[in-house]
Amino acid sequence: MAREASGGHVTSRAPPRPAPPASSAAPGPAGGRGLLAGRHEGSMHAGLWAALGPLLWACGLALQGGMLYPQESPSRERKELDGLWSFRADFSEDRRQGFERQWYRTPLRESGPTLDMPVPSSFNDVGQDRQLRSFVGWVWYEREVTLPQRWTQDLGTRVVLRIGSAHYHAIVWVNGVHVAEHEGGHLPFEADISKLVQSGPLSSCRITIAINNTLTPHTLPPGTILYKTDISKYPKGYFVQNTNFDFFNYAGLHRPVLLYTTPTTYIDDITVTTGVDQDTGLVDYQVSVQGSEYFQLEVRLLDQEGKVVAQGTGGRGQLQVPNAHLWWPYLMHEHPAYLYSLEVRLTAQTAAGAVSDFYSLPVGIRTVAVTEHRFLINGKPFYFHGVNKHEDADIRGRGFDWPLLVKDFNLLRWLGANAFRTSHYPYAEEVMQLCDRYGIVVIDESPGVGIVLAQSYSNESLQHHLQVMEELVRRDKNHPAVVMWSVANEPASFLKPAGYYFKTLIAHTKALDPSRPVTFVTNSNYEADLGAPYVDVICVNSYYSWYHDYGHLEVIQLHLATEFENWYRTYQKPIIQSEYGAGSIAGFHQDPPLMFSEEYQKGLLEQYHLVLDQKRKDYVVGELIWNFADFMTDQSPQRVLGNKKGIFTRQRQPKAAAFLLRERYWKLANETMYHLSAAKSQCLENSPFSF
Ligand code: GCB
Repeated sequence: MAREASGGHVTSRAPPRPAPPASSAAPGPAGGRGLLAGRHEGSMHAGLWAALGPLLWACGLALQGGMLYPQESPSRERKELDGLWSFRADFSEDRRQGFERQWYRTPLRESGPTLDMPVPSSFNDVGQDRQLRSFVGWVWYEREVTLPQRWTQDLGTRVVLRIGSAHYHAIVWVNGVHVAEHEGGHLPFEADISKLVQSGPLSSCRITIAINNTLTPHTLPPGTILYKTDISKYPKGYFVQNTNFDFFNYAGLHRPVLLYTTPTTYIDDITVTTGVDQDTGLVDYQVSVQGSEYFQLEVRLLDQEGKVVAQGTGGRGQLQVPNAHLWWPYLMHEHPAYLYSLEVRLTAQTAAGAVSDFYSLPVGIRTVAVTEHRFLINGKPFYFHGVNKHEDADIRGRGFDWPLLVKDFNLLRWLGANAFRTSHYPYAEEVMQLCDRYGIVVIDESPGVGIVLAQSYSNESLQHHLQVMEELVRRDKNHPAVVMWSVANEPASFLKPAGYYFKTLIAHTKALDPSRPVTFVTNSNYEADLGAPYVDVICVNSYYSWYHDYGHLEVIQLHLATEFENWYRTYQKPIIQSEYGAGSIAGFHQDPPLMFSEEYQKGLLEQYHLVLDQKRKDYVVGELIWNFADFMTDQSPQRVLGNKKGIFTRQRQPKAAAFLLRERYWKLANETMYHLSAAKSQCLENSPFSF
């Protein structure tokens, strides 16, 4: 519901002072429902929950409200607001001028000078201003939109403003009226603005978005503001933002902003989970409706030829698809990534007459399960051979860009990669859609990166993290490509509160989605890690001969083999080498290899591969190189215009390591390919009694 902006509560955040020391006492349960108990406290046999997923769904935590991707349909329209917006960074000392002078009340150009700012894009790298590049605090975006007449006059139309991602804390006004506020980049949020745009003879509206990129110990990722108060060395009020993660804190409107419509009685959410029984695909669906209690729902599942293969009625049910085409990962099957369409049709009786709404959801039928030493997709061992990425490119920063996206997917397929992790935050919805379409398997990671301060384990932090997992699961739950959630990267999981924190967080994520395994990515010692007992798959990062024993490629094999053995002996869970790599500057050559040469990067990978080849026979189920491409970081003596561990440059040109990995990934793919006959075989893991 729209309400008048006060601005008061907002201004106190800008710029935040370092937070007072927070209690690190373990918070009370916040959603972990103890559903999944078992081996190593809290970790039920992963195969069992995967099999029972659809059954457990009803026991899972219900998410409030949907976040369906806005699509056009006979009942829905879209209007994209990409392009040039007016922009101003609030350089006032306390960054509060915009709120004090109410910049949202009138067109931004009336309160001072503005810049042209492209959307979507980070604001940091498009200009020539050093201060804007590293700006911390509130920035203001504004855009006037002309609205179709029907949207402003037809009271049966619901008009929604959707922001794909605004980093980090955003406040939104339409025509000066506060309509939304959201904390956290990387995930979408919406505001129903129907009443505002339908309240008078308007043909346009003015959208103002204030965004603050300040990170605190309780944001995800966390950060701190350090005030430098020695006035003999620093100007008055001088502060810097410190973070514990290795990428530039790009900010702005990173993803598409758009308006879309639905009827006032509408399909609010759809949840699909799938299973397989012999040759029959099982599609469990649940549809929620807003706006009326008197409605009918029809669902039809269409194959790729447009033939209806199953249908049902009502808000929940199971569709059965005889001789189903399963969704297989790229290179695992000769027909990977098969997608059906679930067409949902709502008809409702309203005072104004009959209303219909349509939504079409891509559905891949597949199962995911974890045993003591394997990761199974459709009952077959799946080996992750892929990459870690970043949303990062020249000029646009973290801004969504179709050409870049298509290039990256072409490179992934060229490489023979079948998977990536969304290190270290959720990626754009359009990325997830391409993963579904190309069969690229995803470990979907939250922005829980850099959780190393004791304050970041406080109740306030945990509550926010639980909320972020809810938003992530709500957005990505229906993507067949997503096979596992990662709640964090390299937290200080050896700190005392980490045990309770990760137990709660993982239990909550499983309660939200009982159909997928959950992990976090660790670099802690296997004996000290207090979160590892709760994960389904051990994901370990290591940088042997890079950050440790640098220059000594000869120690890698022993180090790595010992590490794997220690983890497996302790937990008997499958292991993924979730990061490994070396920096190289494209064009630097040195033989014998020296650090930062292309030869050293290659040589380091080769040593890892020798051990991975031994251990993948036993319990290692994947390897993800750090990193797909070079990317921007904060400036530091360790970084040369960013992190150079890419196997491609930031401009997506291959280094020598890319050719090495390409050869390896295609070899791995040939070893793990399943043929049609195998695909039709029974998916044993679908039965809770199969292990
Ligand atoms: C890591 C982090 C990643 C860094 C990488 C590196 O362990 O997870 O964010 O970029 O190491 O290159 O240091």
